[in-house]
Amino acid sequence: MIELLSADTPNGKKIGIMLEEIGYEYKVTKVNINQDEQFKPEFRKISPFSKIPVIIDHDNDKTAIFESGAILIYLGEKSKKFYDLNERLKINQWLMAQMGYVGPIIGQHHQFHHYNPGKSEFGEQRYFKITKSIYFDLDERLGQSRYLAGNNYSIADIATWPWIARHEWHDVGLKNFKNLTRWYLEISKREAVIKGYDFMNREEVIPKP
Ligand SMILES: N[C@@H](CCC(=O)N[C@@H](CS)C(=O)NCC(=O)O)C(=O)O
Repeated sequence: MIELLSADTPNGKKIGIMLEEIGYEYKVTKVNINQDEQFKPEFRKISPFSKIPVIIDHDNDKTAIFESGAILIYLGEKSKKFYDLNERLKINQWLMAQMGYVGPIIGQHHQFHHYNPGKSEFGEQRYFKITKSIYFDLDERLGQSRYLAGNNYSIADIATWPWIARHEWHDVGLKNFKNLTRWYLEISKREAVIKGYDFMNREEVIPKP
């Protein structure tokens, strides 16, 4: 059994979706990041930067893993699903781009544009602009390739999709990006994605473009 210690955010949803996709038995332990539960000493033992998500693999000596990209790789290797070793080089590139660029930039856009509008014009403009260019870049890629890393759905898509699922907060206009919308809708229809998106059982529905 896998224990998922998480909150209901795009990084948390990645792992809910992956666990549904591979059909593993799992239980969710909620970490309320609005009430600073991530800073509790027992959580910091398994998450040195005090961040969700973390998993504990109770079938593997209670191994704890932090960082959503590392968790996806672990689960992909363990299940032999969505992380085809022959495609590993491509999958890793798109996964690392999500971890190092797409997520952190869109995360800042959420902070300035959605949560704190009016506090910093510079911050709002900067992250709006880069978020738009991320939409352009992803759209271009998905015009050449069915999925981010090639012909097959992979952990790179699972890592990126929950960030685009916050498109209503972005005000970029997902509909205007034909290839990105095609990819977004195709993934939105997967049963595991519908369930994993709502891994906290809050009856959350995936937002339409
Ligand atoms: N690179 C990390 C980022 C994790 C992250 O930023 N988690 C946020 C929620 S999405 C968090 O735990 N925030 C609590 C805090 O910063 O205090 C990953 O992908 O796992």
